[in-house]
Amino acid sequence: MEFTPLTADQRLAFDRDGYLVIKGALPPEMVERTRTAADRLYQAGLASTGLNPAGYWYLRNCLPADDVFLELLDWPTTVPLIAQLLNHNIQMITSHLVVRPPCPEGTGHDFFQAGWHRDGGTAFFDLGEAQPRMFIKVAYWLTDLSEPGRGSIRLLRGSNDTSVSAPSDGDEENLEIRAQPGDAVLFENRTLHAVGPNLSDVTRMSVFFGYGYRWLRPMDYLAQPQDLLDRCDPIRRQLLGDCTDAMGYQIPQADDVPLEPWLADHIGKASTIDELPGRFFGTR
Ligand SMILES: O=C(O)CCC(=O)C(=O)O
Repeated sequence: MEFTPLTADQRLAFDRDGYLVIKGALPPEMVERTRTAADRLYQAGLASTGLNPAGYWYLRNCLPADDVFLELLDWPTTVPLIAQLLNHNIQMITSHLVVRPPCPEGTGHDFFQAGWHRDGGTAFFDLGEAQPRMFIKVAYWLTDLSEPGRGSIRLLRGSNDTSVSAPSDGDEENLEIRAQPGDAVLFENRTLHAVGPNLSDVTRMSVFFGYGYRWLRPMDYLAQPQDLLDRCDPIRRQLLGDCTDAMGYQIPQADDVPLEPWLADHIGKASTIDELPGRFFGTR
């Protein structure tokens, strides 16, 4: 994997805001190829299941469905940043294709395709308010979200502080991320997010990849197909959750985490966490 350094300003912004926008993360040619794959899968999905009751379509664990997603797995402008924000001991926990066509005529500005939530399933109930940063998702935008009301993700700045509650004033369109095709946004499990209506005539296409510590369980797969793993280099195999044995998720051996020497080569240390384990400072 090619290295991109995380700047001090980017780290500060991510720690403070709970998200970070990466402009131009994908070049136009990659946007095009990813959108072509997304559209092929979307058309097939529409033909077989149609839209869900909230009016959109998604494919969980999309990675094995097209090799273009394998290229995104270790994409150089985003994934190295995630390795620096978490550490080397990570793997992909979800690959999620999300397509949001225009909402039916008459849909109000107050409609939510997805209400305000933090990610992590039952983590909030299991761990309570003081839950840590456990995973980071990167969303790649494949269509133009430069105008409001296109069903872009809404992110609440600073809500990675879990004492912050979801907004309820109804005037939340201004929290939508505005993005061009090829832009990406990184956000962590604690950051509150929601999706309002798509009132435009543009179908929103996007793909989300989540990366978390390897002691977490993946969200949308048990194991990736062996023939896929066989085609990958060691870092891709780590990111796809391959392991020498079950214990390797808790006590990794060198072969389980080739990202460890990779990160050490690039930043001079294997972990970016400076705090002592068991102590909990700031928003980390
Ligand atoms: O489609 C979106 O913008 C948001 C998806 C979402 O809520 C999630 O990934 O948890």
